[in-house]
Amino acid sequence: MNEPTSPSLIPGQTPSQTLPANKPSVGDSGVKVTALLGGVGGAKLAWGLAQLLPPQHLTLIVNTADDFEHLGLHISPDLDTVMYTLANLANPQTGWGIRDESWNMMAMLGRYAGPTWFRLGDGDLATHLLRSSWLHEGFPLTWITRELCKLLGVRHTVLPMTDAPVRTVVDTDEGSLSFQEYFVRHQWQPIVRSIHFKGIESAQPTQEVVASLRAADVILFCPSNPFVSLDPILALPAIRRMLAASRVPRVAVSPIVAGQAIKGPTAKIMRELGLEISPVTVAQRYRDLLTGFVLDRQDEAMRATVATELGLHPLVTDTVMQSDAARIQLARQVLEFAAQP
Ligand code: FO1
Repeated sequence: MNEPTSPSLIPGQTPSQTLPANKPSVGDSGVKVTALLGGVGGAKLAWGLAQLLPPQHLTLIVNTADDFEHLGLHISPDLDTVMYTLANLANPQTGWGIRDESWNMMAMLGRYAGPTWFRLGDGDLATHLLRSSWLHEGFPLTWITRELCKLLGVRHTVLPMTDAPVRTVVDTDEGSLSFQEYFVRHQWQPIVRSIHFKGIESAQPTQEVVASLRAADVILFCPSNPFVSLDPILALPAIRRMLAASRVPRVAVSPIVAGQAIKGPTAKIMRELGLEISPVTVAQRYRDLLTGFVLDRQDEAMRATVATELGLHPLVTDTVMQSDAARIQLARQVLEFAAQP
């Protein structure tokens, strides 16, 4: 199969809004997919994609701006959520942490009146201990992630967006909060005034991330929170330019369905930032980086806006993934949609 050559990414080249002609069909074994994602919602689609694509044809670029130091440990929640989900280890109720977990460490921490607001299961703790000790020995997060995935039998490639420290800071009516303080300790109730990513100016995407974007025949934005999961990845130098200049199909799946976020604070943040709570808001935000946008059936009415006003190919389908079969079905439809001429 004459695989399309990944275009050399010429900065500033105006991307054609229409899907390029030389598009691989999803059935081709050669279709290489690179997906950008954050936590629980994105990981569900990543799992679906991993059931359809061989390991060497799916690379996941994961947000690390949720990372934080806690009890002397470096914790990378989105990397762990993706890794556990692909390893079929994730807690099915929460999406984060490990299924059938025990909580003996937390119980003892509570006896010491330690910080129990961020719940660390005994098995999950092993991940944080190993990652932290390897980081202290000087190993980069990319190497550590590859090792942990290998040891858990995860064969698809999970890439931290950068090996540099980048931290989401949420400025709220209760002050500036780290992401986990905002999201977990305060249960995302503080009113968001602005969001920024500390350290982003001096961070670089890893060479593995750049290579996977260059090699991709299809690039996907998983249904993750745009503000705190996808924006940190897109804020890394050169990533936006690479995506805007790319000539392969680039498709985002809306994290907003019928005016609601499936999970988490996306809709609430939109409201607090004065944005309309709609898939169109997400499509507008990324329109210069995309060729296609996936809406849920409940948002069929927005198909025309996405297609005519935003010039994006629309796909309207069931995007709420409430079962393994639904995750695979959405993944299959997104891949077929991206491969359409
Ligand atoms: N989310 C919570 O809402 N409460 C928790 O106690 C919690 C603990 C936790 C431990 C490890 C981990 O990898 C993730 C954890 N999460 C928890 C999720 C975490 O806040 C993520 O940042 C979200 O999933 C958003 O990506």
